[in-house]
Amino acid sequence: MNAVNPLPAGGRRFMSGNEAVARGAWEAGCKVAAAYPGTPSTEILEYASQYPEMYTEWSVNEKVSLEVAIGASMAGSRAFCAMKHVGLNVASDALMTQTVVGVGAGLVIAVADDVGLSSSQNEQDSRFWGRFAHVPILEPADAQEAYAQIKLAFGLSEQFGTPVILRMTTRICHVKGVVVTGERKAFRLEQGFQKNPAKYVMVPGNAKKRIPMMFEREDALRKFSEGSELNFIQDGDDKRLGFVTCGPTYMHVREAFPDSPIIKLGFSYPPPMEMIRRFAAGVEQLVVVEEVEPLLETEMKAAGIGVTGKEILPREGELAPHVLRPAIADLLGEELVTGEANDEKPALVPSVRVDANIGKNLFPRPPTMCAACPHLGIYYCLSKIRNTSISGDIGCYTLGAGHPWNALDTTICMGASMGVALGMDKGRVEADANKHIIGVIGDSTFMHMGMQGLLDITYNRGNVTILLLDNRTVGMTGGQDNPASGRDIHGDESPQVDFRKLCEALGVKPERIRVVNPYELPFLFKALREEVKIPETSVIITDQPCVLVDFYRTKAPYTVEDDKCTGCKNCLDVGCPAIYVTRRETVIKPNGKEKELAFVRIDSQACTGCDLCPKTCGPDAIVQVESFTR
Ligand SMILES: Cc1ncc(C[n+]2csc(CCOP(=O)(O)OP(=O)(O)O)c2C)c(N)n1
Repeated sequence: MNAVNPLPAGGRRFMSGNEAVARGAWEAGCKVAAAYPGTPSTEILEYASQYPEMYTEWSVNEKVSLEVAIGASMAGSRAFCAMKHVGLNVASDALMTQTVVGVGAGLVIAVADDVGLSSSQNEQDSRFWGRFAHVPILEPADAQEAYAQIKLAFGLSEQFGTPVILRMTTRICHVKGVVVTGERKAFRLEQGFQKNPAKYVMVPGNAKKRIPMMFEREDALRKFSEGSELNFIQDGDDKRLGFVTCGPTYMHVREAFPDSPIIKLGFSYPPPMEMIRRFAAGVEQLVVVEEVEPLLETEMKAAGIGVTGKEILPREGELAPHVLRPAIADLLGEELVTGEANDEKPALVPSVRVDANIGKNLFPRPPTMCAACPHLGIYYCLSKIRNTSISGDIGCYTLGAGHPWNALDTTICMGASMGVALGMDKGRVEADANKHIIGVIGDSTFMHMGMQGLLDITYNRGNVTILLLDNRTVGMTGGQDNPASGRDIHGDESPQVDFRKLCEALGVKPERIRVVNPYELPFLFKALREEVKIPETSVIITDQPCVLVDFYRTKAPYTVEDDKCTGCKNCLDVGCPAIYVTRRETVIKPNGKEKELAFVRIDSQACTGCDLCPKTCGPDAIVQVESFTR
């Protein structure tokens, strides 16, 4: 995504929420933007990088991205960072003290919750951070609002001296809508960084004085929220129910119950409790629809406002109309109308027939690695080594836990493979005395949070073998550059990390570090077998690029000579999706047992000629096509 954004000031365009956030930040005069990629927030920075007036960077993790934004804010420039929900866990150490410090120029944290878990290890509600860190939460309901709210957020941040969280969800990030844009207004505080240790140096004596200021600020924000233009009531004729909504749930409720009164909270923390109380007085029953945790609900109940929420609505996933309708029908003791219009119960008639049948006729397609992925050989080897416990990490290589490799035993969060491996080593019981402990981690994950774990392993003399899969990109999130690729966010050259030297610096003995080509199976096997037997920390670095990077070179594909294929299935254990079964046969072995054979072919369009599968083929039935044009 390297093109310069062509949208003129004042134009209208169909934009995703992510693009709209980048546009809004740019118009607000934001000078610095930093992020670590993660679905669903990744594209925010990709779009931001198209605006030459903003400094943008891929940071090595979310904590660093927030710290970069904090530094820029202190220096007098508006700044933001973007991350997925789990990223804010990583960045939270910085956030929890920054909220005590306050800001210089406007500081915004755009955080995207993967509601419905389309691509995450868990589901979280980032609105908790508003309560925890005493900072305001803005929640857009569509792309236009995402654009408008981030613009507003910078001003709010300066007005109250607080970081502001813009809470997005997968739907807001990825769904496109028309966004009417404006002009960029340059912004810079008159003075740059002002030395002020009482504000910026958080030793206990200084922090203690600032904590009451943080609470005063929260009280002021609470009052402000009551009159914020982002919070409003949309009246409706059917007063049987009134809905409290925030973020995307406003759209869902409006679609499912067009005649009901709705209070829409765009400024959802601190919530405007008096406004909600007034609203509640005008309806028969109050329902709060929030994704995903009952935060507003708990607060409303604590304020003495009778409300229904998670008793009837799920505490996970999107609260889309097809989820809302049956739950609300139950609440009203009515029968759900799923078909044609029903004049008597208009609020319960679906406006669009979506629901449960979508997807019923789709083929199941479990996630798998790409054809020729350099991770394939690694998992092929790992699946053949006995007596292992393998701690995994987060990236494309997490798929090694699945079929046909089944070669990952744990996956927790980014970087955890290291500490978990050490814990498995130190905590092993007698029966596991000879177990080989292996940790698997990708290059980006290693730089994100794995390096510290490796240092911990060497420092504590762990008997662990680490596989560091350097494919020169952040494969899982779409191939962003990182220090392993030697290119920055604009694709320009930048210093490339040397993993061998880095591991050495982290305390791994030079003779225990090997760099291997993951397509060279015999070497990889040998390296693994040898290293797991040596009771020291060792690292095997693989050095072949992701097949999706632009500098990957394909070769002529391979094909299977049918008359030589014995159906042994060895090549299938590689797990390459370019290899497929054409025929299965069951034979009786000399010992009387049944054996299943599978005869295969190779999809020549998908095969990149990586040379992996021929190395698994005993009868040499896999041969390279002599002349081939793609
Ligand atoms: C805290 C956190 N931030 C971001 C992500 C999104 N994410 C998942 S895996 C990954 C990195 C994968 O890159 P790498 O380790 O190089 O492995 P690859 O996918 O290239 O094999 C990212 C950014 C996440 N899951 N958790």
